[in-house]
Amino acid sequence: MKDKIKEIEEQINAAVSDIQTSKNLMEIKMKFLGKTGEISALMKNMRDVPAEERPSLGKILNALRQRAEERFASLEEKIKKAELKKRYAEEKIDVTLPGKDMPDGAYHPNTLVRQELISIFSGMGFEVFEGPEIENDYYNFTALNTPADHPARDMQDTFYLSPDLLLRTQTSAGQIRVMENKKPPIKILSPGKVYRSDDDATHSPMFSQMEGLVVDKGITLCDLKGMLDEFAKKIFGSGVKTRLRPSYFPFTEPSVEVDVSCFECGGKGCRLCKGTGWIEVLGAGMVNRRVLEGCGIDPDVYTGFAFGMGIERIAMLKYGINNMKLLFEGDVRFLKQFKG
Ligand code: 2NM
Repeated sequence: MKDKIKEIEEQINAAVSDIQTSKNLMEIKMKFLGKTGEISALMKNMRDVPAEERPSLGKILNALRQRAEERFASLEEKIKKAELKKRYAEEKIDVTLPGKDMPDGAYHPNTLVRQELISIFSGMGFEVFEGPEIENDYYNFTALNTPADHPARDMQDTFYLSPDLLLRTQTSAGQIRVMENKKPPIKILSPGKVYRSDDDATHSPMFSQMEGLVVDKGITLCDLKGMLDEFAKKIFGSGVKTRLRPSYFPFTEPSVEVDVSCFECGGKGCRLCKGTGWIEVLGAGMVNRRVLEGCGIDPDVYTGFAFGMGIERIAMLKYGINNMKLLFEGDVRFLKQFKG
């Protein structure tokens, strides 16, 4: 037994000098001091030792255990300190280093124009309403007085998802839902993406629209003209005038095309206005009584005006962009020029 104790003490001494990490230390510590460790085993063997030898052997054994515990404890402290020091050294950051340059982003011209339009019309009391991009035939066409044989319904112009479902060709589809569900007065602005099977320098199969709708008792074309004058001055500058030309949309009667006097040349004629002094910016009109009726609004009591414009077109005019493709390509060299 005494030999065994001595042997274990030597084993501990040998093991301790090899220990490098705290994980290693725990393993060795368990091997000797754990419940099923070497010293516990010796303690158990005490039962087989003759009674007269037990007290002295017990003392030696207890002393061994105490020495072992102390050695492990002091070693543990040393290793933990060393490990912490190493970790601090590894994780050290130099807070005096200069920061990494994070160049400012820029808003897309569409975003800038959309935000500006929303701000101008909000100031006039319009509320923003966004409808779904996938519509059915009824909301996109029938409710907007676009009969089945109207050219706007051609497969050529509209992306169909099924015989009844399609990608909306105008945001007014969503405005029908508002007229169905809310009694006048109605004053809403509908920004959003629309889809048409068109693709050239001034047309894209997906583009963004902003449509406005006002319905109440006694709304006239004069209200429309007055509001458009105000709008044109805010977005193109206080010097511009507007003019209305007769046009046609199935959902408005009468329908108009709205021009603003050229903000580039003041109306004398230049490249931007192609020498005419005027620039076409939007379409509008008085909401067709059949559209109101279809939504459950009595056209003998209420009237309304509506207007719609292409956001890309306004952005191109405002920023002098000559090709619509630039607005869809996402070229950073182009986009970073538009700091809001
Ligand atoms: C335009 C031109 C003229 C329009 C009509 C409606 C509605 F829902 F009231 F019928 N919303 N927007 C409208 C009228 C849109 O875009 C060129």
